[in-house]
Amino acid sequence: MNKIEINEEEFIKKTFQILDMINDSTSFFFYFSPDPDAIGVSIALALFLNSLEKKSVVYLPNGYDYNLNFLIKIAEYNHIKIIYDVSTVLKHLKKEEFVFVTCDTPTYRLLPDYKKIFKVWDGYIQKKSIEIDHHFGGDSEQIYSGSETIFFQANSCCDMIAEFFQIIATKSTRTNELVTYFPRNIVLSLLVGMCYDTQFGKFLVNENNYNKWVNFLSERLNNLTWGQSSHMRTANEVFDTINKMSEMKLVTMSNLVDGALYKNGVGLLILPMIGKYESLAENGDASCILNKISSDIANMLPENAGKIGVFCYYDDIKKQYLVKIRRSSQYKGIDLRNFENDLKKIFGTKYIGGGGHPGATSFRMSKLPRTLFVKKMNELFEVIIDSINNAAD
Ligand SMILES: [Mn+2]
Repeated sequence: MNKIEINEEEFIKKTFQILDMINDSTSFFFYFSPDPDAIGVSIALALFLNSLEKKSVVYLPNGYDYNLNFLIKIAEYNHIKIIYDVSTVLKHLKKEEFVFVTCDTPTYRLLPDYKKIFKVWDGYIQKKSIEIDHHFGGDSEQIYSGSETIFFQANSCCDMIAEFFQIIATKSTRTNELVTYFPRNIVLSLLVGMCYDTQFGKFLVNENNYNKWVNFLSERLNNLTWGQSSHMRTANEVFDTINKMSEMKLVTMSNLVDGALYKNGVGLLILPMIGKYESLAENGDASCILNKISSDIANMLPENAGKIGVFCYYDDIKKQYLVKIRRSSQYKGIDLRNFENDLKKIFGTKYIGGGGHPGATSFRMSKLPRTLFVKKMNELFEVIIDSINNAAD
């Protein structure tokens, strides 16, 4: 189902619609693709539900990042049920009807064990759900029909739920109500998503919102933290804690890129058959899902090669091959769009289309036997090497 982006006015309306659903329900199932923003926003919301004496169950399959264990401990300490295996999840879901809460997950394909879990959901009579997301475009979609949603252009889902709390607090007539919505544990949860998705302010969709929330939450964290020096008291410390995780991503990407074929400044990396929504990390780390890191790999490869990187994989959703050709930051010798003609020649009717900029292009090819694809890509590889040799540096 298509995802519709809302404005600020509608955001307020939707906040109260979600609040109504929360007030009318007792049990909530948090179901998401477990990256740090998704975990942060889900735990923040579950902690809020806890304060309303509602029951929360969170599914967290293996492969989430262990640097987030401090958040998981906070949740468990506050009687939020964290479940690590699907069979226990299914037992819970069959006992009573839960409201499904899916945050920060652009498509159902990213939901762990969705076939088994949706089978139970299909048997529900009420089918109540809440969706909060900031991903648009691509195959991003509304996952449940009839759910209460907030789809908004935001830095992170944690920003969105901070706004959500603020809107609810403003409605209250009690003074200083805002701070009661931001106890230390919620502050920590929200900072995790905000810091991770923006890489501590590096990638911003809305700079004002980022400054507003990170400043507010950092100050709250500092004021609310006492006791042991091991306790995090600044946003910086939160970022450092969760950032250890990108080591896993870096190791995963380096292993792949190191295994590419290199010749005369050109690198060719053809990924083995792996699902677009599968993790490339050995431990199944959800922040290393192919779809999420393919552009990082495409950028890393030419830097490793020196001049040009050719990165290809099979998109098992669209049933086509993707070929991403990128130049390194140092090399300007060739306009990569020129290779379109060579691709047409080599792939014939299998060539679908593509294009881009002089230094970064993407092309699509329809399905063909893998051995044939590999053979043709090696032909292109030689063409690129010849072009570099003939071009002036
Ligand atoms: Mn996010």
